[in-house]
Amino acid sequence: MKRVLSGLQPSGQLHLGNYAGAIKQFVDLQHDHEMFVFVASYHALTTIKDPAELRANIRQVVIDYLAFGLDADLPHVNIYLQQDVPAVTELTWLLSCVCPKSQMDKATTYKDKVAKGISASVGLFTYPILQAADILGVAPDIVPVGEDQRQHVEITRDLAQRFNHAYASEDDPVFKVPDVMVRADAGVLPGLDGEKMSKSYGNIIDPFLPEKKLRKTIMKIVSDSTPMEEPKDPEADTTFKIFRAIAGAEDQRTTDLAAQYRAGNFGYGHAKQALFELLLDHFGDARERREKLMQDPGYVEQVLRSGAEQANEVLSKVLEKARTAVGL
Ligand code: AQP
Repeated sequence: MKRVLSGLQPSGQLHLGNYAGAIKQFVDLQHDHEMFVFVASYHALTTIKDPAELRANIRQVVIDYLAFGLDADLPHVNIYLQQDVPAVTELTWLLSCVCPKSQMDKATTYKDKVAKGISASVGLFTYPILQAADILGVAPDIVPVGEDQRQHVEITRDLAQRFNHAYASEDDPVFKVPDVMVRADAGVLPGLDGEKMSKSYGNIIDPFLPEKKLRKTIMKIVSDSTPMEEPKDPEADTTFKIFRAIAGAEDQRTTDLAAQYRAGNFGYGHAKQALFELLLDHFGDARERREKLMQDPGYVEQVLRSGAEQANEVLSKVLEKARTAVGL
């Protein structure tokens, strides 16, 4: 079985962008891959400064992973918290020492986040090195992420190669160089304002909202002012892009919706109603599962304990090899 590693930050409520870019891939891959899926709690410290909020977000991400369909009862599916696997921070230091500063200067997410008003801490600046440690410590074959994270996984691959080149022989590398996997039809999902949907930008759609609130949120998606009667370009509209990412580009419902845009006599309000109905249908089971999981904290703790045990076992071996290689 190939090994898969990925994670999300508990920096706020998970949203359709996280689902379409990342979580849907986890759920699809879990049947025939060994899964390591974690909650990037250290990463979230770059944006969340309220301890109670962080604590609550961490538990919520685990519940939402399970609600979206990750099955922790499968013996090869491991869900864990970054803070329960301390080897990650030690690996981060070892990798920091082979990472040229110029590589961090080029990371676009740092610039995007600072431009959005997030404080420019050293943690935010070196965020991709911590991410590299998360990944390389588990020695995965595949890292499924959304398009916006592709650059970070490329940085990880580069750091692995630099470290191996400096400290290991070609036939016995310390780090496995993983492949990045990005869903071809997901792209970067836009949020309510047409910018990248992001937990910390206040522009998300949370598929777990109560029905009324969900509908109200969808109605806030910004559209242009083309009158109802006129034909419209689906490719230029946020509602259509979100619909396509959830239903799938090849799905008949997506093709039909595109045809309605082009035919005219179809307003953006109609498209938003179609999206609302799609979400209720697509996430019906997930919404029910979430309700039940919210009442079962004991199960969530048990999932995390067993996930951390597996992750610690794998990471401690990789860390030991890296320590020995550098001369510690
Ligand atoms: N809008 C998006 N479209 C497609 N994929 C997305 N992802 C996030 N937003 C979109 C993917 O979801 C995973 C989440 O990664 P993360 O939580 O570590 O950080 P992120 O990419 O920075 O996610 P957010 O929601 O934008 O959080 P904040 O606001 O805290 O930075 C990744 O696989 C990402 O590609």
